[in-house]
Amino acid sequence: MQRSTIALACSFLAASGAQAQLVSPTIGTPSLDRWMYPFNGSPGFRLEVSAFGATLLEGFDDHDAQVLVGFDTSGDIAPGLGEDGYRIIEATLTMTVSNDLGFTYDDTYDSYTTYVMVGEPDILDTDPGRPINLFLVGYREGFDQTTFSESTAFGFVPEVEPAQGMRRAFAAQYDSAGIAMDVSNHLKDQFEAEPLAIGVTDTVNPGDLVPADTAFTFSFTPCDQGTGLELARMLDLGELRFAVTSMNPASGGPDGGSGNYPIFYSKENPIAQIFGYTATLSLTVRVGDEGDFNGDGEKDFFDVSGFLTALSNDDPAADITGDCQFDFFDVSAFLSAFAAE
Ligand SMILES: [Ca+2]
Ligand SMILES: [Ca+2]
Ligand SMILES: [Ca+2]
Ligand SMILES: [Ca+2]
Repeated sequence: MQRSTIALACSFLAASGAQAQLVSPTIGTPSLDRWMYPFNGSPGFRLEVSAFGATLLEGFDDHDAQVLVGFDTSGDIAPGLGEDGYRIIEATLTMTVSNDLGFTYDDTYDSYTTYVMVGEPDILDTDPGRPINLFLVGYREGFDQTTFSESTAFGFVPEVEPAQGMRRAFAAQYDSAGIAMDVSNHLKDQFEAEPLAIGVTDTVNPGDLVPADTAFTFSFTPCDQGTGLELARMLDLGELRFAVTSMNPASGGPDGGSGNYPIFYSKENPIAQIFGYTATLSLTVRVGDEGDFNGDGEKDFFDVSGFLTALSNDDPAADITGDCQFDFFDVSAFLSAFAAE
């Protein structure tokens, strides 16, 4: 049978839904990059932003200095389709380090059991250094993504003086009900807080000190419902936001020398603007109806065949359920999207 005949024969099987498409934009400049540190006097407008820990120190979040980074996606991915209208298949954030040989590269997650109090000998960590982590962002005190901006005040009343548990925007994990959990004190609270991604680079060996201008990439495919839902919710609003943290200790204070922790160029930094060191975000996103698998605006045989081929190749595009498994549940979810109006 000719392709066109098959298409014709199958086109009556399902009405065509809203046009779907697979888009892969790269967004070259953040809409927001902000140093989330309790004592930052100029929120949103520093030339550098750093990430460090105050390990198990009462009165401070374990993840003491975080970097909030956001990207306006509305120019590439139309907002307003609702949470079901978006699924991130792959995302890569790139951030470039501005300090020279300040911290040791660790490319793997460190369990909370490997940390000791500030000042105690660091003997539990089996690989040198601490990783740089990528998390989603949660909000407290009634703030949300639309009301917390680059220059909103950091917080109000701390849980423990002077600054613990008060940040209005925090590194978070999301559950399947869409509730954010603050991971800023996961050492004190003794739970594993595995990030969406850990920053990696090809140009430095794990265990070595990181030179200035090293680019770190954070790549991930969301594998749980809570993460997928929150990413979709953000795309629906037209802006993706992340929190970057590291538990490299703030020895000597944040302004003491070059820092034994990662410091990144911000979008306000003229050097970063000239040399392209500002944060970037690359995405592959399915926008619109999953049933229109090839995104041509029609639901027909070619969507079924394309889906089945992608599924048999473990192509992330075929993981309709967004759990990073390729199985019957994806077939079932695809068929119901395919059959839906
Ligand atoms: Ca590690
Ligand atoms: Ca380590
Ligand atoms: Ca189609
Ligand atoms: Ca799946």
